[in-house]
Amino acid sequence: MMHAAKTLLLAIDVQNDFCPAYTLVSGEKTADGALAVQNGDEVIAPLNALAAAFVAAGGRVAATQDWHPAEHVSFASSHNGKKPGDIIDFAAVKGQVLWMDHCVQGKWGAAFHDKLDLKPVSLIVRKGFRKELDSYSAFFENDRETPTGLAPWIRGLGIDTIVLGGLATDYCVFYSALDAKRLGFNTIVASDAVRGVGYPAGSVEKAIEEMQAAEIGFATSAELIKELR
Ligand code: VGL
Ligand code: ZN
Repeated sequence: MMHAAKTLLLAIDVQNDFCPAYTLVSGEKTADGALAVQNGDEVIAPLNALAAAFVAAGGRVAATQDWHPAEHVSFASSHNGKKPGDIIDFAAVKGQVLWMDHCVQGKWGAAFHDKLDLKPVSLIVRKGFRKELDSYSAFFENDRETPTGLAPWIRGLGIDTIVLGGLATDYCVFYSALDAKRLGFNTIVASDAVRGVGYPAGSVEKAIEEMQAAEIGFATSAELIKELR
């Protein structure tokens, strides 16, 4: 059971680079985002509905924004002879996937999708802004110990339940949900408000299994909205 005033909706990385094309920029249709997640923009309608319901019920809404400097360590282009999809180990991070350049600070790809309603959002957490360290989770960077500052903000508000949606199911949503649970919050994924990358093959299914094994809940946005009333 959720107590609305103690509940946070956390919208993960609903940014142009993770969405397929649709946006009109100076009258022209753009290309897909650099790391477009299949049907990624379908998370927006349920997230907007959830955000409105959360705020109406006295809850909070926060959003994360992947925010990389140029030549970020997670970009294949930053490593000689590497291509997107290669997986490498660093001292602090094992199994870092190398991506296309994406979500570069201040660029169009890093901006929130313009259909995402930001009015209900009271905190935006930027992550992955250190050149040498990536960050999937909203709570800790990929060394699993450098904090983003989100957890103390949430605790300071007396929040005990976190509902997550956004992109991508198998990366930033996955690591954020696991950390939320590990930090002791009641954690629920809005099942119709997430979409996955699906690389390496089977990663979405694996992420969902691991979240379920960690006792993270799953509910549809309609079910969650009903519970908030
Ligand atoms: C993400 C890959 C690289 C995500 C961010 O938001 O899931 N995935 N950076
Ligand atoms: Zn990234």
